[in-house]
Amino acid sequence: AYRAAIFDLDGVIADTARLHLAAWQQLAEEEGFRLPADADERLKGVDRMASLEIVLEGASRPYREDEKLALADRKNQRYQQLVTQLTPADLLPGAAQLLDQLAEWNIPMALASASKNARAVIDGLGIAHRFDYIADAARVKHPKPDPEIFTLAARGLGVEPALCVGIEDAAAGVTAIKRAGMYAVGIGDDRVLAEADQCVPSLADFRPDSCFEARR
Ligand code: G16
Ligand code: MG
Repeated sequence: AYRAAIFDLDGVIADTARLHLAAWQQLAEEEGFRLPADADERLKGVDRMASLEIVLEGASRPYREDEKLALADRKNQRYQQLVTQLTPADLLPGAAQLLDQLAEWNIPMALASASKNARAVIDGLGIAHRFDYIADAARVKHPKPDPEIFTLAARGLGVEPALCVGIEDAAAGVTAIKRAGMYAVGIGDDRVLAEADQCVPSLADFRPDSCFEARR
């Protein structure tokens, strides 16, 4: 059995992808352009500045570096405003039950989110007390699919990567988990997440006893 669980946040535990998208949409409207049609899928798990580059594909003029930083900052202000409205009702199906079960089994848990707002999100969702370690996205130099954030989370928990299970909804995230040498659970479409060791449509379909057992 595995010894620790490392979770992605957006799209796995929290229904926040729609909030990121709404914040980007608001920005695009203010600037007078449209988001690329496939923006929702492409923004999954992608950090803020890389997300901005995707969003700006629809822009009608090029933006300077300093303007880009200001745009990313404005999007973040909009997003943070939306995050203040999060409640436990915004947990994705199966998330609360799984976190409860793993806590009962004494399985250490960490968060490996690309979001610099992860702490505010889990506070709003009422699940901050479940995590023994939160990998700080601001400290991570190489974004997913690089394994850095998952490796950092394992180190934070003090558990060898080979004994960790990573749980992700983005293809780049699953790749990051595999490169970290962990067991990967994919949440979503198994054609998109083909690299995962196990893929389920939602966290509600994941059987914790397929990877973990109670510890004392
Ligand atoms: C999340 C989202 C991305 C978002 C990124 C950075 O990643 O899926 O869409 O752009 O965080 O968020 P922030 O602008 O709050 O730092 P993950 O890794 O939790 O899926
Ligand atoms: Mg995600």
